[in-house]
Amino acid sequence: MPEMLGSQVVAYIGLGSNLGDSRATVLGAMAAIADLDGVVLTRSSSLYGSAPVDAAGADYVNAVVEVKTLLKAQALLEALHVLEHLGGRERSYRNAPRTLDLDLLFFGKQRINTPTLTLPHPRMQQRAFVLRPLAELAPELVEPFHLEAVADQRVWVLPQ
Ligand code: PH2
Ligand code: MG
Ligand code: MG
Repeated sequence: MPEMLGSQVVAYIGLGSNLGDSRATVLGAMAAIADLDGVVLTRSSSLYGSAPVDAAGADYVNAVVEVKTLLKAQALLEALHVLEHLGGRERSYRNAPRTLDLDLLFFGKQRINTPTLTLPHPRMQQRAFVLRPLAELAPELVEPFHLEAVADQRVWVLPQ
């Protein structure tokens, strides 16, 4: 969509999966995001492994992508929910709960507080599995003291 370049908002999306083939799920979600109408995927972080934070179960695969979009934040959020549900349908073959989580982290410099969407994402500063891949793409968005505060959380770059 080269005609879109110029007036879009730069947004960051966190991806996570800890059930099924998480690597394939996350890579597939990146491709699905790139395919969304009105969205151009500009960069993807490395894939990271991470120990679950405030959650049970297996280690996660996490990543962050940068997009440029003409969509409004709420419309992008709804598109991400559709992709989560598509992932959920695949997972349901295995009687599994959801395996794909897509979180909107930043939408330009917009600060949003509605019942369905808070931006910037309210919990990312406590989560190394968000801060580490985000810092890879946009170090200016991650305060070093926030990274230091989550240094005890296990997060590692996966072989690509
Ligand atoms: N997502 C959660 C809760 N805990 N832990 C890790 N390591 N990675 C996640 O993506 C994650 C989590 C809820 O969305
Ligand atoms: Mg999440
Ligand atoms: Mg979520």
